Amino acid sequence: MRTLPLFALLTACATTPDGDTTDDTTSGGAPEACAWEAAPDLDPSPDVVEVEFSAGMVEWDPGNGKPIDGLGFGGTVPGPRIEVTVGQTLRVRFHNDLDMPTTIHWHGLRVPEAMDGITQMDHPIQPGETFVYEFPIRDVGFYWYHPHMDTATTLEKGLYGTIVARAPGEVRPACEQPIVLDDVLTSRATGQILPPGTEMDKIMGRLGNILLANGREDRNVGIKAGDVVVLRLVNAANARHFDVGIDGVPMTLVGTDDGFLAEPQTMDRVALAPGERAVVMFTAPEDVGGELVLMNRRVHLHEDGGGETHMSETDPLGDGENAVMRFTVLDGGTGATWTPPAYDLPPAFTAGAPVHSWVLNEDMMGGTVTIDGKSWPDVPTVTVPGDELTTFEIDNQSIMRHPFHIHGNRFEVVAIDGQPVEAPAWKDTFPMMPKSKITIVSQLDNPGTWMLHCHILEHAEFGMAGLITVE
Ligand SMILES: [Cu+2]
Repeated sequence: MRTLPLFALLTACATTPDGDTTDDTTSGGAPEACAWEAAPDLDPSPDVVEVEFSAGMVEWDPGNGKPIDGLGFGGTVPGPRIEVTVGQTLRVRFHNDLDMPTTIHWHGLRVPEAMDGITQMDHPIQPGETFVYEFPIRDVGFYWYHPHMDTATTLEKGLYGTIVARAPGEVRPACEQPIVLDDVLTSRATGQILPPGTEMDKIMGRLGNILLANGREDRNVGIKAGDVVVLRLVNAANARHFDVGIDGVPMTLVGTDDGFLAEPQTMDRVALAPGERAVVMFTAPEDVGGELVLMNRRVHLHEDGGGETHMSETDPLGDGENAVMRFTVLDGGTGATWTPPAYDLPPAFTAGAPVHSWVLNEDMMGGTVTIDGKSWPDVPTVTVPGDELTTFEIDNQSIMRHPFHIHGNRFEVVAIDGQPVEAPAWKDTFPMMPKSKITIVSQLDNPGTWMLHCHILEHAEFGMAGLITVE
């Protein structure tokens, strides 16, 4: 019998009985604490984490004094933070208080097919119904959850939340801050989220006019001078690709979608396509009272890795950099450091002969987006044996970026345009550049029929989605 890890006890003490996270707190005044505050575990067994929440209407202040009539899990945007350890079972008692049928997809987690929210699309959770999701946690990492129906509308309105899956015995950093990056397109007059857009939006993806960190544009998190700060970042935007950094503060990337890196990488900026995650750390400066601003730089969705733009596009935020959130340096630092757990680190896979090459494209004349020349749901299923290292290619023949996401099975990118990728990383979502091809290797040890799709939500809904059956 496993014992309850100390950090789980600490977490249980730090949360409120009604399961609210601090995400709905006002951030205009004193900085909020840097903390991962998890939803309370309702099951006393050390082997099970049970949480309970609903999806419903939420009036939510994005920080500009104009509350949004939005949607949320557990009454907040983002929804409850879930904390589990590899080897535990996660049980989520979910009530649908929306006025539409829905499902939850556990983005990146290798769950059984029936829990993935996809096959459920044929028999969704109806308004007023309850469904219990339950599955074992297999992999360490930073994950998120969101509906897998009407995604472009429901995610824009605020339906998303985060999950951390810790290694057994993982020591938590003193300052660990999840940050859900998002943008929403609002009416300047009313502050309300504008209705789903035009046919052009379906091709171009919908970009917002305000940037949000954990649902607000005025987040201010306190960090202690000289201490290490660990950020868990996820991009929950419909189409916006984020490129964030803090001027003069280098960051060390220690984790990607589905786990930690064998070799951390120091960088000035972190790029995140919709659906991607990153775990980064930096050291807070010593000047108490100082302020750091996390800035986002515009990413052109029709620009390739070499800086060539294939088509002009407009961004409601313009061409400059925009603030995402602030950090205020407080005293009381203890020189705290943190070493990420060396747990299930990605091995160096070698590519074999690809068993399939998925081709992503746009049909401008037909006004659609395609995988292998077809649009969902009229797509052929690729069937492959399970439990084998399997090589695939993804060939983006279009002039636009497409973040490519596979459900149910993690992978490594081993080559980009034929050039080997030296540092292995566990991924489930990868930002495909225009006119580029990648080679991936997956273990395929989770049998089932899985969706694969572009994570620009307008593209996924508009047809850039396919299926793979792992036998
Ligand atoms: Cu796309």
